This record gives sequence, C-alpha cells and structure tokens, in this order.
Amino acid sequence: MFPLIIGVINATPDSFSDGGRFARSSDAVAHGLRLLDEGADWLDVGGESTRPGASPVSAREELARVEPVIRELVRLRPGVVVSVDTSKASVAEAALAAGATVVNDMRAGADPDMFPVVSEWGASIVLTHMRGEPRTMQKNTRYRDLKAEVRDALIARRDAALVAGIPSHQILLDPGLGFGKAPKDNPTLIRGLRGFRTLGHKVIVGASRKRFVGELSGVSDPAARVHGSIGAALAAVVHGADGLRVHDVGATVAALRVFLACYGGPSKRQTTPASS
Ligand code: HH2
Repeated sequence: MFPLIIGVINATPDSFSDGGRFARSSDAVAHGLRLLDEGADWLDVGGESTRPGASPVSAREELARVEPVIRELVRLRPGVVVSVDTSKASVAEAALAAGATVVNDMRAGADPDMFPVVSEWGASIVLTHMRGEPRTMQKNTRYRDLKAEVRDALIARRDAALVAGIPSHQILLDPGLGFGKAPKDNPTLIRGLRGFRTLGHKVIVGASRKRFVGELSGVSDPAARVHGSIGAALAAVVHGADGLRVHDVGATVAALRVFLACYGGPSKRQTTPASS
C-alpha cells in the first residue's frame, strides 16, 4: 500500500535538519505548497524543536510561529490536511481553530488538557513514544525489551485517549524513532512496525534525516541525508508503515513509486486521518 506522505514544515529557528530555513511564515507557507505539489498528503507544522538537547519555548512563541502558517495554508489550499506538531494543549487548540485537523503530539497527551481539546474539536491525534524529555532523552536509552516497552507505553496512552472520548479511528501511533532510543534501536523498531499495527491504528514513522540515518549512511549533514532517509522509508513500508513523516517529499514519492511498482503488492493510496 502506498503510504501517507506527511511533509515536515519546521517553522523554527533551531530544528536539527533545517533550522531557520522556514522561520519566516511566508517561507514556511511557500515550502508547504511545494511539498503538496511534490505529493504530500498531509503537512505537519511545528514551532518547537524536539531534537535531543533542544530547549523548550513558550506557548505564546510556539503559537506565533505555527498559527499564521496553518491559517494561510488552509486559505490557499482548502481541504488540505494539516497537523500541528505540539505537546501543548493551548497551542493545539489555537491551531485547530486556525484549520488544522490533526495534532501530532510527541508527548502523547502528557498535557492533561490535550486529550479533552482533541476530543472536543473532533480532531485526530498522533501518539508518539518518547522516553523522558528532549533535553535529557538520550541519557537513558536502555530497554529490557524495546518493542514490548514501546508497545505497552503506546497502549497506555492510546487507552487514555479513548477514555477521553477520542474515537479509535482518529488515533494514530508512532514508535518515535530517535526519541530516547539508542542508534541500534531504530532499525529494530522499523522491523517491528507490524507489531504496532496489530493494535488497530494507523502507524506512522519518522526516520527522515535522523541521526541514526546519518550514522548508518556516513553522512553528517542532516540536510544531505536524503538517500539514507529513503532507504529507511522503503524498509518502513515493507514492514507495514501506513504513513511516513518526511522532509524530502518529492524524492521519497519518486522512490516509492518505483519501489512499489517493482516490489509488487497493492499500490492503493492510504486515506488521510478523519476529523468528525
Ligand atoms: N520527529 C521529529 C518531530 N516530530 N513527530 C512524529 N510523529 N514522529 C517523529 O519521528 C517526529 C515528529 C523530529 O524531526 P524534525 O521535526 O525534523 O526536527 P525538530 O524536532 O528538531 O524540529
């Protein structure tokens, strides 16, 4: 199945892979339009970097970065699926009011107001596994049983989201590559994606430009990790990913078209997450 392609827009000054390139909202919007034209099904707009060691930003600052970008993208491309990459319920709520329909929450509802906001707005949510906080998450990357622990943590957050009234089909799961994981853990999680799918939700994955891709491919500049990122993306699709969060949309879509035609299997497109 052709996966959902989620194009990344980092409206931040400090993201690890493209920090500062789209800090001006007009640049972020132009980038988003380009990603749609290249084949993105959905755009993920973030205003706070979650790279290891990143410092938190205030809700006010985060919102000032993402809201105008979301509003303008929705105005220019009515019906576009936009997620807001945030862990703050207040930012999520304002982004939903601006036209986003999905919340991509790396902290999986740690803010006690997050699930109620998502439920009230009838939005979808991506629940990602992250151990600890971006500033410290790479300090303890030891797991007794990596796949089981990630799965159990996702089940716990999924159950909490269901209790808060978010419908099951509006919950997506993500094992959180690079978030509190040792380099060797990321390929293991990609190989284990089918195990997460058995939980009954779409599973998305973000390998794009990450450090483990750089280490495996020997490319230190994150922006030059496109080839390695595509390698991870193709493996993720083979192992059952429903969606790929990527920076290099055009290159990934082209690689997938060829790969899926040659590899075989259905090439039907995935459907984007619903909002009620
Ligand atoms: N990775 C990043 C940010 N958001 N969301 C999901 N669901 N899954 C991911 O793997 C994921 C994510 C980190 O990448 P990026 O946005 O490029 O960098 P930064 O956090 O420095 O802005």
